[in-house]
Amino acid sequence: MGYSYPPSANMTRSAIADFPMPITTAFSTEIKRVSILDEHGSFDESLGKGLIPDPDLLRLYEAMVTCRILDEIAFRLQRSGRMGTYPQNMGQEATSLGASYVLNKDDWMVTCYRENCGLFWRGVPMESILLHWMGDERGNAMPREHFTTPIAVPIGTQMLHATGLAWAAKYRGEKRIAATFFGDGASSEGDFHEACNFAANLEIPVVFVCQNNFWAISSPATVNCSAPTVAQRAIAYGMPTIQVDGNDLFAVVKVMRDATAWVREHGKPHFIEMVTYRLGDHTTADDARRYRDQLEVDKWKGRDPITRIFNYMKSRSLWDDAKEAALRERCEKAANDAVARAEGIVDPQKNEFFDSMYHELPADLVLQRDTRQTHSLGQSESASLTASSSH
Ligand SMILES: Cc1ncc(C[n+]2csc(CCOP(=O)(O)OP(=O)(O)O)c2C)c(N)n1
Ligand SMILES: [Mg+2]
Repeated sequence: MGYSYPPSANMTRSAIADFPMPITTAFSTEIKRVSILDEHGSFDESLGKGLIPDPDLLRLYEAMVTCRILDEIAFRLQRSGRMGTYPQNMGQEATSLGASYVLNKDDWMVTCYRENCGLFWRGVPMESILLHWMGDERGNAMPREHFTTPIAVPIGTQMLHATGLAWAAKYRGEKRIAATFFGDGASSEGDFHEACNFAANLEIPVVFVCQNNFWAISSPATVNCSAPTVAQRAIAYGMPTIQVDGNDLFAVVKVMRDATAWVREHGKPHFIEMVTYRLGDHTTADDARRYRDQLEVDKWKGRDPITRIFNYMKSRSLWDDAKEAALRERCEKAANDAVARAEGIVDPQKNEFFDSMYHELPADLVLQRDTRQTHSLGQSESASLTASSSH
């Protein structure tokens, strides 16, 4: 049992005698888990009916298929030397998409690097994400009207950014909230705990969305979190928390809707653990076959969020093979057009980076810009070398 009784050995005898109170329960809780449409096609009408209107479901399905196709294309771009690296989203499309579907357009959506589907739903152009992974800074210039931040590769930073953004919104009396996305591995970073602690204690309206895909590159989630759920970490911060089947778009929408409503009403944070799985490698720089059991991957392929909606729509006669073929053609064209736009972007002018560094450019940099030479640097370097060698 996890209580500390009898009192520790270094307590004095009289202190033990003064410890007459019975053992009571200071706090107890349970973690709820929500699932509406499972991989066998079973649908919980009581929770799911009317949750996503059919026309929206068709659009959401198209968004997931487009994202999956873009993943496949990006993988080939990287393999043929046309992209630096790329983290596939394959298998995790429903988490960010369901959340993005629920968020207001002017709420902050503060992501890491595996939330393409949700970002595209918000209107972030596909080429922005491609440009980022092609190493073009312009892929990080998120249009202001999308209320998103650039892709965050340093693990954990974005949770603090989201907390700050939501705090600023609350301070200014704005209605917007923030939702931030991170992995199971990130929930072991100090930044995660600082963000949760700060948000809970200062009552900041943030939804913390952990996408537990069971792996942090080659580290299994059990190494990062020894508790049975990631969701329970939020209890330590006094936050409401819940677990959801993250491959079930309906359940994600339901849980996100309840959580955002709660956050808006109370102005405090809420935690959601979305249980999912990355079907691909961590990034194109990884080969997951070296550390993952193929049987595990196959099991999760059977829980694919896209197949689940496909089967559901077919079972309700909303969908058929002809519609599927037409949709795939449309999605492929949209993804290929985005690649063409990303690859066709005009190279920046060489002087442009001088323009954004200073309000007023110092004279030595004016010289560098105008001559495209670094004599000013060279001069000061050789001057300081001379100075140090004379001592
Ligand atoms: C601060 C920091 N440490 C280490 C890394 C290297 N790194 C990149 S992704 C990753 C694993 C992240 O795992 P998780 O949070 O579960 O996200 P997932 O990739 O599974 O979505 C690590 C350790 C990094 N990018 N930043
Ligand atoms: Mg992970």
